[in-house]
Amino acid sequence: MRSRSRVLVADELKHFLQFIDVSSDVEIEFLAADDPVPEGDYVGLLPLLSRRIDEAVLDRLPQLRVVANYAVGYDNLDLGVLRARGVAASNTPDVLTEATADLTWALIMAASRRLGEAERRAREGEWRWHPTMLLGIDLRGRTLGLLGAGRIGRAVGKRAPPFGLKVAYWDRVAQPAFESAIGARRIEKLADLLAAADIVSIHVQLSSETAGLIGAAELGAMKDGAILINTARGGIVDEEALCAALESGKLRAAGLDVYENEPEIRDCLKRAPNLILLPHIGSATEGTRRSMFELAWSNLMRGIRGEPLLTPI
Ligand code: 8YV
Repeated sequence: MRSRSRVLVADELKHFLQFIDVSSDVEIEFLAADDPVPEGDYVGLLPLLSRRIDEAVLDRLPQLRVVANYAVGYDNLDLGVLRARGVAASNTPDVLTEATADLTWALIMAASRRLGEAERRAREGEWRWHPTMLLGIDLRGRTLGLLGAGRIGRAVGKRAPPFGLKVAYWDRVAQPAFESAIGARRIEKLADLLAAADIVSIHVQLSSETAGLIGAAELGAMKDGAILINTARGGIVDEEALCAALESGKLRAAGLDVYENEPEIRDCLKRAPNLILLPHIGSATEGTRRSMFELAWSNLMRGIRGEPLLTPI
């Protein structure tokens, strides 16, 4: 009898198994969030972003052929070690682009119109209508500055024209089709983009080059009263510097879906009234999370069979 291929799948993904056919030659074991990766002859691993996949993990999985990350970001993977050991890796691009762009816009609207403060006041019953109550800003005529014009950055930019926002972007790679589609303008220096934008939205990957990219100096280079949005990775922004910029009024408001040390959110962020905080829900729609699983599963199956991955990293 041929032995079955053993794969490890993050426990939190059980729900999505109903959407796929599991071949009879594959044996799934679930990996609980707090449990270490067990030693064994597993050939595939389908982890969440919260699990770091490094040398220590790979030492326990000598037969591993593929890591199919359940996320588009892959800062949790030590790619150098994976490559050195001949383990393939994949992520889940495209399927979450639109959902994440929508959520980014939810934060842009919420921050510019003070929805966090407004919602709290309404719930607490602490309001009496007044013409200067909770005034936000008009978007029309302002500039949205995209830090990164990859798939998600461009999808965010494409939603801007109906709101009357101009779009500028900073990216190593020029995006001529994006520029001509919506009249976006490429700005080569980060400091120039920060100085030009009324709303800065972050869409770069977290890497050694982008960790701490937005610190006190960069926040200082932004326009007075600008807004910062981050749906990429918390580690790109210096959170203490952001707290200070919000407290001093340098920034009017900010919207965050991601944090440096998830699921913890530092106290100064929680205290800031002009900050919208979300618990990393950028891709959290039923359809998107299902599509992410289907894609990750297809990659896992291809990887264990030695076939080309659909979305290799
Ligand atoms: C996911 C994300 O919600 O894909 C990513 O990189 O940050 C989010 O879309 C999350 O990572 C799921 O593991």
